[in-house]
Amino acid sequence: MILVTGGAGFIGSNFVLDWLRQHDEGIVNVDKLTYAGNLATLKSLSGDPRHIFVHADIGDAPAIERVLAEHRPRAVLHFAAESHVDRSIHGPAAFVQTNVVGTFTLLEAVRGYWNTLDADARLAFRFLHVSTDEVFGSLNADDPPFSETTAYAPNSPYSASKAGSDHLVRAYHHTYGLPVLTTNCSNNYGPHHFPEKLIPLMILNAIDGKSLPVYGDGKNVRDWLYVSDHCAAIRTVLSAGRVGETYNVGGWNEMANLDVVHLLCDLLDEMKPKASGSYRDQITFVTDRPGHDRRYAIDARKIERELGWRPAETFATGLRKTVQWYLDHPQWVRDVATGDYRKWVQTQY
Ligand code: NAD
Ligand code: TDX
Repeated sequence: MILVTGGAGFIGSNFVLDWLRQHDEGIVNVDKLTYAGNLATLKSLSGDPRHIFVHADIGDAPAIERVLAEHRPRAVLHFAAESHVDRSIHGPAAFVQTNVVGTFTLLEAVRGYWNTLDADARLAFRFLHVSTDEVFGSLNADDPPFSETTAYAPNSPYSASKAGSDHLVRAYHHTYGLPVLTTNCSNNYGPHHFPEKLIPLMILNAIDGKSLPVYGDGKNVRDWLYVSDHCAAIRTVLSAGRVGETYNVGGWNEMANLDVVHLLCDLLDEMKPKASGSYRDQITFVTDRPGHDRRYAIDARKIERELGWRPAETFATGLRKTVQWYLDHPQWVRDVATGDYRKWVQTQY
């Protein structure tokens, strides 16, 4: 049994579904179901005894201690977080609470549980912390990409809170010997992505005939990775990563935001043509995000060299799959837009 936190969110739900397609080993999925947690995404697992859902906050120590004692996982994979940079600018408190205090509370509970294991189980145990490239700050156009030894320089309340959690995870290894692994990944995209983030927001606004709001000059650069490639990287690090190490995960796919939006418009023009004109006509430039990091880029050579992981998707194939997924799931989109997916949650208890 493995324990996943945040398994009802974007990356966590993709991870849970991919894992259960490939493994018999079960998952206990601990999620608070914030606005970003959507159990309807995991509907296909209804009645599957390998998936146990626990509605709990990682900051609730007694609840987490109970889950650990009852299910005795061999590993904890920590996805749960407040994840949206814009929200962290308007309301940083929840980010400190979940990402810093919540991760600390989880680590304490895991440390207590880990100490109850026998020597072999303690050695085999893993705590895998899922983090972001944003902890490294912003790059200039000619800087080399972030490596595992790049100094931390977080710029938003989100990235600062993730940096805090990374440091706590590191400290629990150095101080207490907890067998931890950390991954720092670039921007993900793919199915189940909440439509507050660039790619799903642009797809859904485009087909709704709304404007496509590009921040600033649209030249900020992100490094994009298809979500199932990130999930594969996490499985690889879990099974073969060296304890105490961090691994950067990225797709070698840097692109300016405006170019991403153009690609999406062009795909939609082909896959769901408008009666007249192009989706590009809906692009509008809006006020920039405060403190907007200019460029992220990941040097993924360590995980490639040491663990043999490589992304399977190119941006072209991954983006096409993503657009197709949103076109094929209008009910999911409607439920997310109206908040109706919460009704599904109520039927679960
Ligand atoms: P998300 O916002 O889509 O999902 C977060 C999930 O965590 C939700 O299901 C939510 O209900 C749950 N959650 C939030 N607070 C909780 C709490 N206190 N207790 C229990 N559950 C809680 O996020 P995501 O995009 O899937 O990101 C998952 C992880 O990956 C995060 O740690 C994020 O920092 C990291 N990450 C994300 C990206 C990306 O591009 N999305 C890239 C690199 C790293
Ligand atoms: O409407 C928009 N217009 C726009 O120009 C939105 C929502 C975003 N943007 C820009 C801001 C960023 O430069 O697009 C880029 C991507 O924005 P987001 O999708 O909000 O992602 P980002 O801020 O880069 O952070 C994401 O990647 C790293 C995730 O949300 C984080 O959780 C992850 O750690």
